[in-house]
Amino acid sequence: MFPQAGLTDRRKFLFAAASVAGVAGSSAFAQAAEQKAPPGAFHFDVPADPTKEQGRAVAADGGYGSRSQFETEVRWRYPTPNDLTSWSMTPLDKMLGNLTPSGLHFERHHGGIPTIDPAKHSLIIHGMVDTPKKFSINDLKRLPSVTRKHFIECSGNGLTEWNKPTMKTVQGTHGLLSTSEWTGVQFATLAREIGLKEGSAWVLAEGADAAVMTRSVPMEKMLKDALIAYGQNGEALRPEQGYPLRLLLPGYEGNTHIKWLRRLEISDKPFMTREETSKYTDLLGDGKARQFSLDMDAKSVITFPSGDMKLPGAGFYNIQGFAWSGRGRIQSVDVSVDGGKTWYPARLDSVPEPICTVRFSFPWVWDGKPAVLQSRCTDETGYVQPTLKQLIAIRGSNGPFGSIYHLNAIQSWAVNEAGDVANVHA
Ligand SMILES: Nc1nc2c(c(=O)[nH]1)N[C@H]1C(S)=C(S)[C@@H](COP(=O)(O)O)O[C@H]1N2
Ligand SMILES: [Mo]
Repeated sequence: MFPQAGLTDRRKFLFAAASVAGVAGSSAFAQAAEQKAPPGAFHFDVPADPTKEQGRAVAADGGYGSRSQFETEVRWRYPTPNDLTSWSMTPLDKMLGNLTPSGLHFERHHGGIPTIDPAKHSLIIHGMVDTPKKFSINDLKRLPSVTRKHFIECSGNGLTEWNKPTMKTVQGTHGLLSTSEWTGVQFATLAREIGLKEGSAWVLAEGADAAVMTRSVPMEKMLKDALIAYGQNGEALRPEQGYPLRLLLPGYEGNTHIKWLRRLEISDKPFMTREETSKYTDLLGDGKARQFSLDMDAKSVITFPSGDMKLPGAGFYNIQGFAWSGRGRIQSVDVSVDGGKTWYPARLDSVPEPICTVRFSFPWVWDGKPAVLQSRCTDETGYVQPTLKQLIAIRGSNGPFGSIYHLNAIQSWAVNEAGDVANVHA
């Protein structure tokens, strides 16, 4: 693949091996060694040999693990006027699997991060029910639970990108997306405990943060797969993800996944809260607004190579990315290296799970000429990820950035002759 580099490296290894053995390492000797080496022989250069001293001492109490000091990736905070309303984005290009490490899960806060003592927290369910009830965290943990892997994506993911390419990196264009394994009680289980009154059709979910975030959720969705989650990736939710309790609505826009959940009110109609009237609606081309656009449509993005990276030269690259759909499993992903003229099937790197990110890859030999990389996914409903032009034709461009929410168009990354990768609209 890189024949030139391969040869130089091999010489270096052989020379180092000769020096380590304590033999005066003249280049003549190295050359002789190379000639004498049996076919297929290889040597390793071990610069700092960790086997020569004992390792770091283990914490007396066993401790809580931390990542290697050499792993330094963090989220990127979109500049906001204060520290209470914020967007912190996941470095998608650094991810090594489908799950997002809890410490790198994206964060979206409207009123800061409350500190909640789980011993004092409870979830109240009332309204059109037979028996209103208050559940402590322990009450909830006694009930049967389920564990599922799901992504959460903010419907504002990519909101700056409608009119023109704005963010430099994939962390900036797509980083309001993360995947965790969630554990909790199904709302359906709680519904049997309280009994739903005839005609109950909507549920108001309310958070215990200073924003008192509230959203109305169709009862059909609540009974289908809503989770009252207390677990994330095998441990309690992170405070930033809603500790000790959050609503998880698989495939729905991130805003509806109410964090620090304290109240569910059952009703026969939606509550028309701020977040579903003035915010989180889509202003269409004809001036009408699309309301309760809750399902996140299929989307994919190439994370390597992606914006602001530099390819060292022509040759082999394993194109990689993520695909996901709020409506089920990803069925297939296609990749184009010529801006969408020709498409090739990509490989899915694991078995796709419903409403969960899946990694894809595509072997690409770059000829050193300008290229435009794109990915396009299809989900199990047959829905195909649209181009930006197709999406704008449907949604119009009446919003402050063209539109705002639910941008799921194909992303383009241009590679120039120098190997610089940039965010473009193609
Ligand atoms: N109580 C409460 N819930 C909330 C929010 C909030 O500010 N307060 N933000 C919402 C938004 S807009 C999104 S995208 C998701 C983000 O979840 P995360 O911070 O765990 O990634 O939480 C939602 N739930
Ligand atoms: Mo959001």
